[in-house]
Amino acid sequence: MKEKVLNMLKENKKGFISGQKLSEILGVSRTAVWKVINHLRDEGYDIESVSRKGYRLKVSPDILTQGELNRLLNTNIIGNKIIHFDSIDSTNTYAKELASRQEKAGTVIIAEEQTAGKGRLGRNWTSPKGKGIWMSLILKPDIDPTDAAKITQIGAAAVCEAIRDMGIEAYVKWPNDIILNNKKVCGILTEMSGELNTINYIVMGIGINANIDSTEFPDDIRKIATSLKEYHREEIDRKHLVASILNRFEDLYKELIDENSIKRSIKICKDSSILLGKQVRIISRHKEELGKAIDITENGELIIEKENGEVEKVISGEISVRGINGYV
Ligand code: BTX
Repeated sequence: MKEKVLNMLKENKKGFISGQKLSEILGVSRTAVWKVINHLRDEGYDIESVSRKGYRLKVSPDILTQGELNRLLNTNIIGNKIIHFDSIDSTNTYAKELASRQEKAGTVIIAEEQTAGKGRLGRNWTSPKGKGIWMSLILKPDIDPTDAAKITQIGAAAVCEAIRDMGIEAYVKWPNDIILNNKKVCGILTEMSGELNTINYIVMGIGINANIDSTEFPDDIRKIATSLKEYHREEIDRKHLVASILNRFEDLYKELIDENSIKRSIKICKDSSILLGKQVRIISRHKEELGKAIDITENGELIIEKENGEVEKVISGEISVRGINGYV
């Protein structure tokens, strides 16, 4: 009912809508309407109430709830259900719990703050309150488990394109980072549960530093981390960015599901790649090697030309790639 009241208030932003009218349309008592209005006020909605006129929505809060995102989404599956937390340990951890309990594919978990945000390989991800986009998508694709890494490439393409669409020159650092000014502005963590031949579920977590000031980053990551606000010099509209990413993601994800291809995502990742043509250091579990990143295949593998001239395909998740100079 909260969603419905909110929608009606949003549709009537210029005028008042009476408690009587709301109660008639929704088929509930005026007291029930009043309770919902108070609930919305608790969430930060500034709702004016004038006797004999009714209610009017003055300002919506900067929160990433279903009620705020619905109107901006044009997806069929992704974001059909959005579960929003003010604070949580990790959206990925929660999404995995839900996914293992039969939660439908397409559900998105978003938090204003993560107290134990996760990066890859047990690393942590700083996720301050209301300053970023910390979200996880639950996916259940009928694909081979060995193709799961493709989801990260689709996510990177969707995020990079959505950021570029805002006039911000973002780059993809294969396979899971988005880079601005040679610093990390977004990281993607894809986790999977499956058997040898089947995927039970995939959770793709996206962390984007939207409105974090550089002084707000912990000392140890200040040199390698940046935010969209820092680059853009003004606050970013988080709602539009989330919707733009989810809309793009669904479109690109459909290509994988319908045609078993990620060609379009790879084109975006290649066109905006920060690595191609550069010397890179490949760090695997047992060794470090130097080489030149020369291509990304249609399946999302990075092609490296080693110093001895050998050419090698690298699958995401196997190694880390660092630039020779500086972070990227
Ligand atoms: P990663 O392992 O590539 O990057 C983690 C490293 O990045 C850390 O060790 C640290 O050096 C640096 N770092 C930590 N926080 C930040 C930050 N806010 N901005 C830039 N650099 C940072 C990348 O892992 C994958 C991150 C995924 C995060 C999302 S948020 C929603 C979802 N839930 C969750 O717990 N994780 C994902």
